[in-house]
Amino acid sequence: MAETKPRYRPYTSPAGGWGAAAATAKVLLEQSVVTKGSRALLSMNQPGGFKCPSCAFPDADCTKKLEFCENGAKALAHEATKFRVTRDFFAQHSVADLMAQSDYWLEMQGRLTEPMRYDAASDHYVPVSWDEAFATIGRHLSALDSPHRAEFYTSGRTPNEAAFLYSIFVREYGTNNFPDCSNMCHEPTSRGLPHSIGVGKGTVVLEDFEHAEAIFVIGQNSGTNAPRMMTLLVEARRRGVPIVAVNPMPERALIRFTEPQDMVQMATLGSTPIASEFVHIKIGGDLALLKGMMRVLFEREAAGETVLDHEFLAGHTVGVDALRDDVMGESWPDIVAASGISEEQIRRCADIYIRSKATIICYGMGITQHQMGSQLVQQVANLLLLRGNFGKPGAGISPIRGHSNVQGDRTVGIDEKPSPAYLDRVRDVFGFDPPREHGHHTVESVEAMLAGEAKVFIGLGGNFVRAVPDTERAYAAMQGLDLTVGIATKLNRGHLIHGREALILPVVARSERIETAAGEQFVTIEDSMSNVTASRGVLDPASPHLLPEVEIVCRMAMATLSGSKVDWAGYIDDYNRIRDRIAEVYPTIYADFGARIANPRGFHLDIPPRRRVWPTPNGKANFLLLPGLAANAPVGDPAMLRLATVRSHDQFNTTIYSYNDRYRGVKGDRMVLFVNAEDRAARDLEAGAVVALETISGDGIARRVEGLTLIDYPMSPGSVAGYYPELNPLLPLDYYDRISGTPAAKSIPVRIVAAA
Ligand SMILES: Nc1nc2c(c(=O)[nH]1)N[C@H]1C(S)=C(S)[C@@H](COP(=O)(O)OP(=O)(O)OC[C@H]3O[C@@H](n4cnc5c(=O)[nH]c(N)nc54)[C@H](O)[C@@H]3O)O[C@H]1N2
Ligand SMILES: Nc1nc2c(c(=O)[nH]1)N[C@H]1C(S)=C(S)[C@@H](COP(=O)(O)OP(=O)(O)OC[C@H]3O[C@@H](n4cnc5c(=O)[nH]c(N)nc54)[C@H](O)[C@@H]3O)O[C@H]1N2
Ligand SMILES: [Mo]
Repeated sequence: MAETKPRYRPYTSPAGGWGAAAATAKVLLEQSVVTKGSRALLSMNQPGGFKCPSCAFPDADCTKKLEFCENGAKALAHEATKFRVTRDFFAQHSVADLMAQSDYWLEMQGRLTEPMRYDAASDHYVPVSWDEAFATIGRHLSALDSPHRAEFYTSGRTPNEAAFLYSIFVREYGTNNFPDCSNMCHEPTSRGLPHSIGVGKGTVVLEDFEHAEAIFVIGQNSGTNAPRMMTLLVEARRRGVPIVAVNPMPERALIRFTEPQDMVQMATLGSTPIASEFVHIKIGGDLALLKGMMRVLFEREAAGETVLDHEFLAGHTVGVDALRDDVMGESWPDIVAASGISEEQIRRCADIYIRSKATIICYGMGITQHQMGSQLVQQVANLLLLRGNFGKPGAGISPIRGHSNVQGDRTVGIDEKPSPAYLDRVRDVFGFDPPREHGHHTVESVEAMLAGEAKVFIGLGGNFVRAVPDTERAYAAMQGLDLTVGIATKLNRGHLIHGREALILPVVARSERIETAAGEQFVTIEDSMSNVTASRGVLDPASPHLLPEVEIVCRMAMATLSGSKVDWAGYIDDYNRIRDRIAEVYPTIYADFGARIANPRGFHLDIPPRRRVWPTPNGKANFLLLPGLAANAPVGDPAMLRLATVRSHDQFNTTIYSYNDRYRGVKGDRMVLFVNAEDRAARDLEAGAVVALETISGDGIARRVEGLTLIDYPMSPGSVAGYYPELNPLLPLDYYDRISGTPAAKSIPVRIVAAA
């Protein structure tokens, strides 16, 4: 299945640099869009242009320079590809044939071109008119005996306008079943952080990186998943700012990086060391590390030093005494054992933190995807609060979000547990009574399908079956449905694992122009740092038969809701009208949306903790407790390893760009297991051996993935890693953070077994 003969060889050069430039040229060539793609790249993240469809990291001040990002270029090249999936393609390939193909092959077939419906008699997708497609959706949804039998998924590339209308449509229909990609991603931030500081978002903006005196990057692979962040890290290092990287894998870009924007560095083959301190944490060891650092702070205070921000603690926080008791109750030997980090290094990290008058902590999936993910996020907030690292320049918490608009989708209503205040606003603005009972998050939606309760699945973007845990069960769940609908740019496995009836509805992509009867429209996007900006596509749509997501949502609503209170037809053509409604539903943060979005740089949504205002019930920032040192339930099996499922450098979530993972030295293979030589040798295995992995779980379900090649890799002891989504069959559906619903995809208990 691989494109080249597999090769595994340690990568010793800096990340970025010419390798990144070459990879960009290569992907534009592969997708046959060198001219078109290069031209479009000039409009990406520029005023008047479109927002990068890849990650949610904000773009730097657009007046400064044209930013270069290898993985943004890959996302664009694959979107702007010259390849097309046409009705002839579907006539040639039955669904069974397509199922035999890899995810990579499916992706490489190109852009979807017209709406299709599944024909069971022939096992082929066949063309369907848009009218007929919407009528099918309306018929199914209207026939359900309860609206709670439908699941409405959203993936985070959906722009604000479409997501907002979708949330209104689904609520008027009568349910809050909003599984979304955020439920698998930064939901611990959205659910955990509000209890601490009153908002479920980051508090940092780009300028803060210029004022920070220390930066921690915990459980996040910046060079691959938020490459534009590297520019900030390089600049910080040049100013002598210490950077602490905490990761079970020594990710190359966090060690040494060549800045592709830096002509001198490029020309001289120079590079910048990134992490001044690399903390080789055990998977799930972050809780112990954070507590260890906090313990150092409390110890030094007890010894007479002043290392806490007492004025801030007294004026703004509640609960520091209980935190002190909790942290001081953990012994150093336990902290060292649980984190895998020496007391000496933890003290060094604490010292870096204490010396800094303004600290930023960035984190990613290495923090959120654990059973205690939400509470881990709260411990990150605790550490920051102790030294008043909120509401001052250069300081704060910085969750690095995933999809380009995942944060925006949540802000404008994609929420299975909406607040009563928000529901009242919806009622007042639109004149219908939205349902009050909470709906399903992603895991609950799969459970409802497995139980036979759910009957209809609509996916606004994304690749649900490949993204969710327990692949085999997820497939069975989807196949039990009456109707599955995939609203998408590209063919993916989610269209092949379908219900009794199925539709594929192709959309205009981010980089493409949206023309309506009212003229050219733009959409809006909220990045990871709460900046809202306009996005205007510049390319011609991949096919004349595509519809914008906004129109698809409106027409689904019109086909489903008879006697609707909402003027759906009025929103299809004029997106300003949608923004006016957003401003009415969110009068504080989105006041004057229409006027403010006219600024080419967009605007920043208010984050009260930046002003040391805490929208919590008690009006304070709260120290919250997570007793013990374990971020996941202990497993009493001596052969157990903790598996992190991670992204390669050449994928965007379930979209596989190639079988290579340059910075981890892997070429031509994704069925690999990164393991350290000692853990391997202790199991009497050779490097390069092909093995199977089994999940250790108490639910009686056997989970196994075959055919994994062992790669010696400097993993922390007891920690192994492999690729998502190939290893999702190992992730049990009910292995998730109970507060946020986020699957613990970074800490699956597994054992290595002989290949079958
Ligand atoms: N090019 C590209 N960009 C992307 C994406 C993509 O697939 N490709 N996906 C987007 C999305 S949706 C998201 S959410 C983000 C994801 O971006 P990241 O958060 O970087 O996600 P991952 O690659 O899954 O894993 C992050 C890191 O966590 C580390 N890790 C694993 N377990 C632990 C642990 O217990 N503790 C610590 N401290 N670290 C741990 C892994 O070694 C890895 O380096 O990226 C977004 N951007
Ligand atoms: N084991 C494991 N599982 C994980 C993770 C992990 O780290 N480990 N990470 C989780 C995370 S963080 C996330 S965010 C989820 C991702 O889950 P999803 O968001 O569901 O998955 P994607 O792979 O991003 O979706 C890709 C598909 O989106 C469609 N698409 C692309 N652009 C557009 C567009 O502009 N409009 C529309 N309508 N469709 C478009 C294309 O058809 C493409 O095939 O996966 C989660 N699953
Ligand atoms: Mo994500």
